[in-house]
Amino acid sequence: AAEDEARIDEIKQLLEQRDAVLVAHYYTDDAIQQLAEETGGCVADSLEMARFGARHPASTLVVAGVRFMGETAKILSPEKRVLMPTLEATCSLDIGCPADEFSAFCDQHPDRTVVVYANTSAAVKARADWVVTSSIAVDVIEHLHARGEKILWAPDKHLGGYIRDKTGADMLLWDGACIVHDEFKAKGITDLKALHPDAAVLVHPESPAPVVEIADVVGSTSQLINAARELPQQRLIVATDRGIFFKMQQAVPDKTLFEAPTAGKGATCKSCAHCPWMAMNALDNLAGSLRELSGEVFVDAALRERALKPLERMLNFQR
Ligand code: CIZ
Ligand code: SF4
Repeated sequence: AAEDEARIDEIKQLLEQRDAVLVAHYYTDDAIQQLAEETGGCVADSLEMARFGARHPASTLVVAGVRFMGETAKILSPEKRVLMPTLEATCSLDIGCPADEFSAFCDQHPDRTVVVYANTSAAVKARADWVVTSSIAVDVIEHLHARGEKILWAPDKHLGGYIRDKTGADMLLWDGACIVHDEFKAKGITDLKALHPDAAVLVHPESPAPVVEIADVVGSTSQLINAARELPQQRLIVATDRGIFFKMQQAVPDKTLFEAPTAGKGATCKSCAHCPWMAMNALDNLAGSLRELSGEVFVDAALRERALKPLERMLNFQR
C-alpha cells in the first residue's frame, strides 16, 4: 500500500510535468479509476473517453484501457501525444476481425452500409461507413433502418443480434465475441436470482442472447450505471466486467451489487468477469509510460483520415 501511494504521487507529478490528463475505462482497476478522478481526468465508456480526450486542452492523453481506445484518441487528436500504460492490451473483438478478411467480406456485400463497433482496429474503422459504441448503437441502427439501409455489422455477434431483434433492421453479422461477456450463463444468473428474488438483473448486450433475455435492463456500461440509480430495486445482479462496480457502487452507495456468475463458477463467486487486457493497466506501467514516454500510439496518416470519417459521424450523431 505504501508502494502504491508512492507510485500514485509520482503519477500525479508526472501528469503535471507532462501536461497530461488520464482517461480511464470503467473496466480498469479501481486504483486507476480513482486516480483519473482525483487528477481531473475521466472515467467513462469508450464513447465518452473519446469525447473527453478530444475536448480536453492537455497536450498529452494517457489512455488506460485497451488498444482501440488509444487509437481512437489519436485519430481524433492527431496533434496530441497519446500514451498507453501498455500497447499489449488488445480485445478479442479486435483480434477476431482482421482488416483484410473484413474488407473482403465488405467487398462481397457492396449493397450494405458498414457499421462497426468501436472495439476494432483503425484499419477496420477505415473500411466502415459508421463507427458506434454500445451506448449509441441502437439509435444509429434505428436511424439507418428508417432510411431503408441494409447493414453489415461487425464484429460482436451478440450485440449485433440484440440490435437486430430490437430494431428489426436487416443486419448481416460478423462472427465475433467478447471473451468476457461471452462467459455469462443464464442458468448461473437465475440461480443467483433464486437466492435474491427481489434483485434486478442488469446485462451488457455483448452477453449471449439467453442472458439478455432474462435481463430487467440491457445497456452499455454508462446506461447500466444510470439504470442502477433509477431502478427501485435495492439489490442488483450485474452482468458485465467487474471493473464497473467501482463507479456503480459510488452511484448507489446504499444498494447491494452482485456480480453475475460466469461459466464454471458458483453462484457466489467474488471475481467472475474481468477482461485480461484491461487488467494489464497498472500503476507501475502507467507511471513508466509517463516517465519514459513509452507506449505512444501512432496511426498512419492516410489510415487516420479514412478512419476519422465514420468516427466523426458517430460523434456528430444526434437522434
Ligand atoms: O466491453 C467493452 O470493451 C466496452 C463496454 C467498451 C465501451 O464501449 O465502453
Ligand atoms: Fe474487448 Fe471484452 Fe475486454 Fe471489452 S471486455 S476490451 S470487449 S475483450
